[in-house]
Parts: sequence; C-alpha cells; structure tokens
Amino acid sequence: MADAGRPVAIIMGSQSDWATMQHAAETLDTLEVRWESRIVSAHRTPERLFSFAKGAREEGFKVVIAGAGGAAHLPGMTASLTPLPVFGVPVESKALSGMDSLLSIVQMPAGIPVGTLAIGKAGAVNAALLAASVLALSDPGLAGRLDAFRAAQTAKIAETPSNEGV
Ligand code: RP5
Repeated sequence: MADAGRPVAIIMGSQSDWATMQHAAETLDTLEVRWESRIVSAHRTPERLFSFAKGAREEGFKVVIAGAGGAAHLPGMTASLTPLPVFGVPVESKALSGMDSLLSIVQMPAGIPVGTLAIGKAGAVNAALLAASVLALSDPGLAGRLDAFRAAQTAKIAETPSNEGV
C-alpha cells in the first residue's frame, strides 16, 4: 500500500535489502498502515541520505524503518538527522550472517537512539509492529487492529505439539 499520505518510511541501503524489508511492508499492509519505500545508501548515496533524513518530518513521515547490512550506518545516520523515531533492521549479510549489521546498528552513542530489532525477517516484521504501536497511540482504529492481530496470533498457537510436519 505505497501511498503519498503515508506515515511510515521504509528505507534501505540497497535493492538487495528489499527481500528482508518487504516483510515490514507486508506487516504494515496487514494493519492497514500506509508506507513508502526508498533506497537510501549511507555510503553510495550520502547526499540522498542527508536530503531524506533532514526532510522526513516535513514530508509527513511519523516513523522511519531503516534496514541495512554489513557496515550498516544508515539507521544511525538517519537518526542523527531527524527527530522522528527510527527503528533499525539488521539485514543478514553473507560474510558474517548479520552480526556485523546488528552490532553496527545497535551500538549507538548515548543521545542518538535507534530502536534496534532482530536480524532479518523477524526484525523487519517487528519494526513494522513497533511503528504501528507508535502510530496507534493517536489512532484508536489502528490500536484495535493491533489488538486483533495479537489475538489472531495467539489463537493460532496449539496447546500441545503434534507430529504433523515433523
Ligand atoms: C549495505 O550493503 C546494504 O544495506 C546491503 O545490505 C549491503 C550489500 O549491498 P549490495 O552490495 O547488495 O548492494 O550497504
């Protein structure tokens, strides 16, 4: 549901990050939260990063989800340039399985926070859920959809394990 009146920006360092970050987009779609995605590389397109981050609030975004891998400076640099909440998703890297991404994103100096999620798909999904939780503080309809999402998730969990699929 990419849209001009969208509250969530999903940015990523490379096209190759989209396979992970699309899970954030899908989760936002499930909750009927509008989003826009952009490729913004801290290293390959630094001017684009400055332009996006400095103008994100004026563009109407409320929350930024930033995914990057390896020397993953995108979430932290974005957070340094915007007052909006920034949630960082460490993308799984080939060389170090995402540990490099995780440590690059999580270890911010005091004063510039990045809410850092898990490596990979789980992190992308949870970044979307956190973004929705922030927006739900001032959107009762969305708060209701989040409650329903959790209830449906709980209902899917069996009380006992089975041999199906083992
Ligand atoms: C990072 O380098 C990107 O966020 C990506 O995860 C990683 C590899 O990028 P590509 O070489 O696939 O473009 O900047």
